[in-house]
Amino acid sequence: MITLYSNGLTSVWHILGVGAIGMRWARKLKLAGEPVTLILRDEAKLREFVSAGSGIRYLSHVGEEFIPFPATSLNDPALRIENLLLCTKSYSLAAAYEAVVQKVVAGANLVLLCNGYGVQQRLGADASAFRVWAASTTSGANSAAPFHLTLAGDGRTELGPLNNLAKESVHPLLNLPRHTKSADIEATLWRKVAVNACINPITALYELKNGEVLNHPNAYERMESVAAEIEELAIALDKPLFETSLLKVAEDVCRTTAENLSSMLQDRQNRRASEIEHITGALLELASETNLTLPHNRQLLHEIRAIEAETLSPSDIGGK
Ligand code: KPL
Repeated sequence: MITLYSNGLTSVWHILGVGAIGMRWARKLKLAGEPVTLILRDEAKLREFVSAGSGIRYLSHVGEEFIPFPATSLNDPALRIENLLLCTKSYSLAAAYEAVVQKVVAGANLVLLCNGYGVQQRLGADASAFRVWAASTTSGANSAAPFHLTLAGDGRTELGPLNNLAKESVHPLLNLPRHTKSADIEATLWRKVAVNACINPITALYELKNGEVLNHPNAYERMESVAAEIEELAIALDKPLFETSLLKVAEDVCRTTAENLSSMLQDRQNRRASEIEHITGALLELASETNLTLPHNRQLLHEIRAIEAETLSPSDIGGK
């Protein structure tokens, strides 16, 4: 059912970036009764979607379900967007925004659901004609094939405004389960990148499920060192992390998403560029303002880069 809100926007959501997170949110929105349309990159991807039955196959411990979705492509001249969920990789966010912006009505909600730190804030500042929000989630999902998703443990999602127009508006998506307002979205994104820097490179390097890190002595020891360095960085930058230690929080996330393959491990397995530059790389960039060198984090960055140099074609490195 299409609802018209007091801000003049309808409840129709478009999703750009139909990877694991995009597919997961398509289902969440559909289950909440919101109309969803997927935006696919081009006609070839649209044909692939139609051949897959024009829907997404979801697998979970309770079985398999197929959910049909309307879909269109970025080339659709009639495409007009009022609510957009951008579920791209952090390194594709700016290009995805440029590709879609002409189709977005002034005042539309743009929710950025990606990992990393810095890209979201930059887009929030640039896209001042729209209500720009960031969402940060501990939910994960594994996609082994296009339009197929294995649902792993559901986490929590926090949302907050990134620009002035959003700050004056009603938060979108709070009708979805386990979605809450972030008291301070900048702090939420900071905490999320810290957790991702502890889990993602290590799971990708050792090819472990999130939960397996806790029982792998070498991987766990490295997570300890990485977390300790990020704690020091947080103090140096005066950007507090958690009330408990970062290591403890990272351990909890590993436990609640134990069956998950982290997004970086999935990138490695699918020979895609990872978000290492926007996660560990972003922390190293912040560290350059201090006298900290974060050697354990730096070492992980080099190791992931080395894997990418072996598995990706040169044009894929750094993403597109
Ligand atoms: O955000 C994640 C990711 O994989 O990118 C976590 C929280 C680690 C869940 O897998």
